[in-house]
Amino acid sequence: MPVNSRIYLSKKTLLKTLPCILPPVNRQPLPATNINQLQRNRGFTLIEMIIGIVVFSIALVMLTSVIMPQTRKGIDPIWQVRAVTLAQSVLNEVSSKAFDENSITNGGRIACNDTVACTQSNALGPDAGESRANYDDIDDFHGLSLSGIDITNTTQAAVSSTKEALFNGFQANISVFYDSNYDGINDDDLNQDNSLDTGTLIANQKRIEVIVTTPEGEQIAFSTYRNNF
Ligand SMILES: [Ca+2]
Ligand SMILES: [Ca+2]
Ligand SMILES: [Ca+2]
Ligand SMILES: [Ca+2]
Repeated sequence: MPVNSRIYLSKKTLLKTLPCILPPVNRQPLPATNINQLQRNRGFTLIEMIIGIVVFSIALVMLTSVIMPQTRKGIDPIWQVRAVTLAQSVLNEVSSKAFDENSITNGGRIACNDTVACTQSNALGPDAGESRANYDDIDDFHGLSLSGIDITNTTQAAVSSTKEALFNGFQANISVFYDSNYDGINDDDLNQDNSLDTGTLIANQKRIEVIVTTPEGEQIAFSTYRNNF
């Protein structure tokens, strides 16, 4: 037979011969451990990822809804203490003034309503030419609103060395009115519609009220009384 001659096998013969030439194919099923390994390595489907994100979001919302109110409650007492400090400072400043503009006369202080009538209810507030630096009676402060850096004492000095840090976000609103029966209701606004009933009422007791609003929006009322003597 020539060296470069070729051998031709029929298809049937080839199929019979191949198993003898090639090594036998292992057709045994994969062990269970290998299947688990494959399942672990196959990653996540899109649906699994979406479900995971939804569950995580729900857990986050539940967590923040529990923690945030607790954090806020922890801050409230600090603001309440500062509100008391602010109100006390304002009340001290207001209370140090005379009962009424007409209480002040040349040669000393005398009570109004003795010789000169006290200020009518519709005239309570700063008198002509007065600003906070020279308020001289308690109702001059009526309608005054203090906030931020305006929270100073009557000499325009800071209430504390770090006033802006202490009272940042706070507001103090002051009102002064006649309340001779000490019920907290303006004697000249019995229907409490914030409109004076007569405008001409005069009494011998004034209520000084300071409403402090904390940065959280909580309003705390403080008050004291001054009698005409
Ligand atoms: Ca005055
Ligand atoms: Ca006045
Ligand atoms: Ca009253
Ligand atoms: Ca009224």
